[in-house]
Amino acid sequence: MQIMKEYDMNIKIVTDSSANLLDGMMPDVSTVPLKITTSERDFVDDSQLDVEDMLAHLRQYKGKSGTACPSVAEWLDQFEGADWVFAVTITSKLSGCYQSACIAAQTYQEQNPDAKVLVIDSLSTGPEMVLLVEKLRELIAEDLSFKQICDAITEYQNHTHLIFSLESLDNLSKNGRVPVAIAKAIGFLGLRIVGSALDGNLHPMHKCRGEKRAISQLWQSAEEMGFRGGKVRITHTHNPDAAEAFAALVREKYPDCDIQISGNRGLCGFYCEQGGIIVGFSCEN
Ligand code: X90
Repeated sequence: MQIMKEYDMNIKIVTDSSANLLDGMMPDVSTVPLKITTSERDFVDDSQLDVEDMLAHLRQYKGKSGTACPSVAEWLDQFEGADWVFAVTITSKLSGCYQSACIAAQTYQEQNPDAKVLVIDSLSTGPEMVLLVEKLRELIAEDLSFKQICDAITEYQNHTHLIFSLESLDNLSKNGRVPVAIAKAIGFLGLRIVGSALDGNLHPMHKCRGEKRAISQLWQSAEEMGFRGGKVRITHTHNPDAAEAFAALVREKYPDCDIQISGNRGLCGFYCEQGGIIVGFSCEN
């Protein structure tokens, strides 16, 4: 059956700011910001955020800090005018983003009965969300029905993964996102936790002493999880060297691999902290 899309159909991809995408980086993709707060300052994780300024403030700040997901209204604002919406959120296990996006989707469909909205729980964050967004853009460029795109992106999620290396889990544990006992276990200088996103939660796998060991463990984990030269998206907080070292290990085996490296924005910067790196990869080929 041939599916014809109307010429003036408006299709939007909307993601929350944990994907680290800036306005204009990908046309037709828009972002709703999470917020980072301390008792002294509030930071909105949008394209205007000065991430360096936020991290500098957090370094010297000793009190309580936290994050908040976007409101229903903020999602709705971005859905406005679309016939089809694909919303990609940070894992529903660690944030209310997915819930607020689902309520927005319901409201939007009540107000626009012909509109279609898919809210995708990435069960992950950062660079794995970027892979989902990139795939959605490819699927939209093909002549597919809404349902075909939904099925294809759901299938694709089985082939993407997220791994990370973190020097500190303080902000994660202080905000109830990982057990305090796990955070304390790496409270020693030079230790890193290497882990993965498993069923939408942060899953610590290895304690590594020193960056070099952490990076080679990260690479070993990627291979064990089935990486065979697919796409790689890396983000880091003030640690381009670690990102490049990981990319070098990938290229040693897969010289033509599609790898992109960028800096964390506010939300991932807050939780990954200094030195943290996150890697999203696909196992398609
Ligand atoms: O709603 C909110 O306030 C946002 C809470 C987000 C908490 C988790 C952030 C994780 C950031 C850390 C490394 C990767 C972990 C992957 C786990 C699925 C990134």
